[in-house]
Amino acid sequence: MVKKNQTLGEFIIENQSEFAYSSGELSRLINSIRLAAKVVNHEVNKAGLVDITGAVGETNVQGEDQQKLDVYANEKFIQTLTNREIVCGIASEENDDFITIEGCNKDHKNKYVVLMDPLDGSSNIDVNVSVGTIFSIYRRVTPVGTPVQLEDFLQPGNKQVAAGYIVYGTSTMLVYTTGHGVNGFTLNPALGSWYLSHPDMKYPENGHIYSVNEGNYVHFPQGVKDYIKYCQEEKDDRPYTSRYIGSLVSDFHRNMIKGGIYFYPTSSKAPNGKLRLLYECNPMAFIAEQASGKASDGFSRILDIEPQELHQRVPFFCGSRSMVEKAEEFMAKYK
Ligand code: P6P
Repeated sequence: MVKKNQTLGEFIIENQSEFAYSSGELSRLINSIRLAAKVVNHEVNKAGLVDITGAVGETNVQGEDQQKLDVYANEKFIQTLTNREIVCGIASEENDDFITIEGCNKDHKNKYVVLMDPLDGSSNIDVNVSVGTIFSIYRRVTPVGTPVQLEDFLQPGNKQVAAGYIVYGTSTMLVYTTGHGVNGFTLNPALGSWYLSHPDMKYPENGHIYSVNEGNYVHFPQGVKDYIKYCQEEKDDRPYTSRYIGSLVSDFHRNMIKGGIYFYPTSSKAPNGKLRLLYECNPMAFIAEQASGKASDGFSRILDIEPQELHQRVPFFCGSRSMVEKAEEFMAKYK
């Protein structure tokens, strides 16, 4: 049941039955994410005013400069998820290894694990460009009540029970799926409430936007070069429009609303691409497919990839189904 402008709380209660396996725990988990999102949003919106932007002087497991807001967002989501005693373990882009929530070692019945990129695109903070949080939720595979294991996190994306993102943009939105379509909620910061502003989000039938860092053109494989030239040639409904913000959540969100493709392919500089499978590509792929789009590594479905390690990278093509399929055609020529 979808009623535009109902609050997120009302929506969760009305659609409780959709949450597979849940006895209200998944609902409480989504509720804890929305609380953390409000707290992080408050800090992101005043980043320029207080000394929490700029690199904290350390680098994360990706070897990327860790922005202070990265650290702040990571801590807030971990703290909020831990306090609700629903989650058994958390994996984050900002942490080398996964975190076990202590309660799991006792008699807690926590059965979900969360993987997240707490602040994706954080290098954009200092230049006031929108950033996002991405999360992916699985039911653990090891016995409830025992310590969580790496295998609880290394599950293929087709096992996700929920996935979503928060985009801290001109307005702050929470967009998520539990496998029954995609719904977008906009935060009213004055009231601290989220309102269903984008019910049942779907990619338009056709897309005319392509999003890729063309500065890497010389490093791309020939199939990607040919696809980019296809997007640029004057024929049929082309040339397409090039739009690339450098923030996955923002590029993805725009393309899902307007129609388009985002791709971060393999290149001679990044043989496996840049994006991480578990907490960037899988959640975005789940959302894309639920919105009638498609997500692949250029050859096969992202959600069917069997993960090998926590921070593994994969090439990523995601967006309007017809555009992803055309890109795959060009890639297949050089397989
Ligand atoms: P590049 C941000 O660091 C990110 O992970 C995505 O949000 C974004 O789309 C991409 O990397 C940008 O990478 O190499 O084009 O600057």
